[in-house]
Order: sequence, then structure tokens, then C-alpha cells
Amino acid sequence: MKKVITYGTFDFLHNGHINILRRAKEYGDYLIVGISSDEFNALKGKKAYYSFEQRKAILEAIRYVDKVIPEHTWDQKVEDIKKYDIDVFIMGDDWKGKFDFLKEYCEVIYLPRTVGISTTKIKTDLNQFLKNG
Ligand code: C2G
Repeated sequence: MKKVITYGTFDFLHNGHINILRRAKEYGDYLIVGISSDEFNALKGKKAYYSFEQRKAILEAIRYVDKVIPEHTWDQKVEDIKKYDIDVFIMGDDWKGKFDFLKEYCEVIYLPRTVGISTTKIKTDLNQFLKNG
């Protein structure tokens, strides 16, 4: 069984998230997603609207996702890759190059981001919508 892993916050789930999860699954048979804990989000300078538990429940409902694990630190990826016997590590290309050190343990692939959507854009647009009705 070919196993794939990816990581992220996945707040305000949108089509960009779905696109990367769908494409990541195409590289294997089993997709694990490491979801950033609320504490790790703070380290990333992010504050998610949905809690870790909520984001975990949402991700577990997606047909491409086989298992969700917590992401607590930047350094856990090597341990996760070994623990879950991962063949392919996938991230959006906004991270291009940042995880090349994992090539020692598995294939590392950066996929093009989905243009025109982001959690930040959703928040900005929603604010505008609420102001203008
Ligand atoms: N993504 C995408 N297209 C978008 C938005 C996001 O392909 N329009 C991808 C990102 O490239 C990432 C994944 O969706 O691979 C999750 O994005 P975020 O939730 O923003 O995750 P991030 O904060 O980048 O956390 O250790 C890695 C970090 O946890 C990644």
C-alpha cells in the first residue's frame, strides 16, 4: 500500500484544500493529514476559527482522507514518515523547497496551489459582505 502524507491548518475548508487533498490521494492508496494543533498554529502565527477538534472532524469526513493526526511541531515530520511508513510527502508549492530535507526518507512533491482562494481571502470577503450586506 502506497502511503501519502500532507500537513496544514485547513481552517475554513475551501476548494483549494479539497484540490490538494484530492491530488495528494492520487499519488497513493492511503492519505494521512497532519492537522496543526491550536498551539502549533500560534507558533505559525495563525489563529484558526475552527478548533483542532472541529478541523479534525471536518477533514475526517473527506473521502480522500484516510487518517488525521495532530501536527504539534515543525520537527515531527521525519518521525511521522518513519512511524507511518510514508512513501510520498506532498505540500502546496507555496512551500516549495522548504521540506526537501525529507527526500532522504520519502518522495517530496510540491503541487501548484489553487489560485484565487485562501482562508485569508474568505475572511476579507466575508468582512466586506457583512459591511455591505
Ligand atoms: N493550499 C492550496 N491552495 C490554496 C490554499 C492552500 O493548495 N489556495 C494548500 C497549501 O499549499 C497547503 C494546504 O493547502 O499544502 C493546507 O494549507 P494551510 O491550511 O494554509 O496550511 P499551512 O498553514 O500552509 O500549514 O507543516 C506544514 C504546515 O502545517 C502547513
